[in-house]
Amino acid sequence: MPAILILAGFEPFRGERINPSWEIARRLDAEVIGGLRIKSLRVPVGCARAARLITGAIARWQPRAVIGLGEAGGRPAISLERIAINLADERGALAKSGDPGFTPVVRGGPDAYFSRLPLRAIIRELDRKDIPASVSLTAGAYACNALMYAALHSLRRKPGVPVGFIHLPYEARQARRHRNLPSMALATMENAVRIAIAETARSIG
Ligand code: PCA
Repeated sequence: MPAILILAGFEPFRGERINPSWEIARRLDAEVIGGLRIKSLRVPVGCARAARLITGAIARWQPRAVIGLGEAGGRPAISLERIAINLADERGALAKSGDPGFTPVVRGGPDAYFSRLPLRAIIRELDRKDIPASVSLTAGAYACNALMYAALHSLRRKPGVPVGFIHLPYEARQARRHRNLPSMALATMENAVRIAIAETARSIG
């Protein structure tokens, strides 16, 4: 039995009909890439719910790697997240409201965790394939950050398990509803995710 890689993707939110992250996660479900069998996980858009779901899935499947995918509408490129913070903005509105309230993803957890994906190798491969991508210094404080943080926290005592998060732009049809915002074709994003998985598998050896 090949080892498992959990590939999480989110449900559509904020009035969108699709979320590219789930579209891609579900396309790759049950495939084996670089010796890892992909187990896709559909995640509801809420900090506490996302954190609970990924924590339970990790306990159940004992994965060899975990990659979360999410939509970051408006970003022009694939974003490899470098940092997850222990801050849960349950309605995704803190930044706009200016509310200094603080709810942690995990009570008593450290302030932040760093991605454990081979970011440099992934960027190099994406560059080689001419897929726009960059490393991002914030996954925000909403459900995507909560999922990344909770996954890294769950696996804090297994440092050999790569864990990280990738934000995706709007898919081309979604972008029509958001005039002038950047987008990327689903097929290109799928390619990028395949590359990230292959490089992650390679980093395990
Ligand atoms: N993006 C949001 C939540 C779900 C998603 O796909 C985020 O960046 O937190």
